[in-house]
Amino acid sequence: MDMYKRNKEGEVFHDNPMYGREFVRKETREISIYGLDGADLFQVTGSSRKSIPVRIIGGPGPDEINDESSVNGGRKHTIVYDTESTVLNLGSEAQNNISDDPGVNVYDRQSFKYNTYFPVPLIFYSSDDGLVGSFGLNWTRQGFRKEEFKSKHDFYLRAGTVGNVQIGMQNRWRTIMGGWDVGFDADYGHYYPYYNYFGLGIRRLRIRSYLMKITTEST
Ligand SMILES: [Ca+2]
Repeated sequence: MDMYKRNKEGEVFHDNPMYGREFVRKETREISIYGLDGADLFQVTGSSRKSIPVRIIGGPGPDEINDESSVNGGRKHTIVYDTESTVLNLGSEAQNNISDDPGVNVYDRQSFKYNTYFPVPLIFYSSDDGLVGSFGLNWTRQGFRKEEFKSKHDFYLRAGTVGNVQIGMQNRWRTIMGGWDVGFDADYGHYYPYYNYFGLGIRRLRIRSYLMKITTEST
């Protein structure tokens, strides 16, 4: 990636780059280039078998975005964000996210978040379940402009002294269908009368599928 200064007439000073760096696919998962204010010209060139996805966010000002790149495979690797007035010359590799939504050019320097994993060990007791030990793993994936997270996946295994054993998973994907989250929960094993965690959520379309084996204790 190289960055050059331009003057008001649009002349580019190639002799004197302001920034230059080679990004390696093993180290860099995604590149976001923000033009911010002013008239920016973006040129994406080259062809490759594999590539790092590049997001271009033109920002305010009369921008121009050109993409002549090509990468093997169906996924688009140049993702373009700007307003309707931007001049576009996009090839087959570009995904056009031009929009009149004022949020399209928003720049938040702290928006990037890493994916996280954390284990959730838990012990609880109830008269129905006995003493129950539970181990879970919560996995949160982050994505570009996905509020809070892109997807969440929880896996758990629990076993109680009454003999209950249960494994399960809960999955939720952020705003993939017209602003709605989609998720599904599944578990397999014995039923826990006391402990039923269904997760938190607002505006949630839930598809719950259960494979459940219920063993009835003689009472
Ligand atoms: Ca701009």
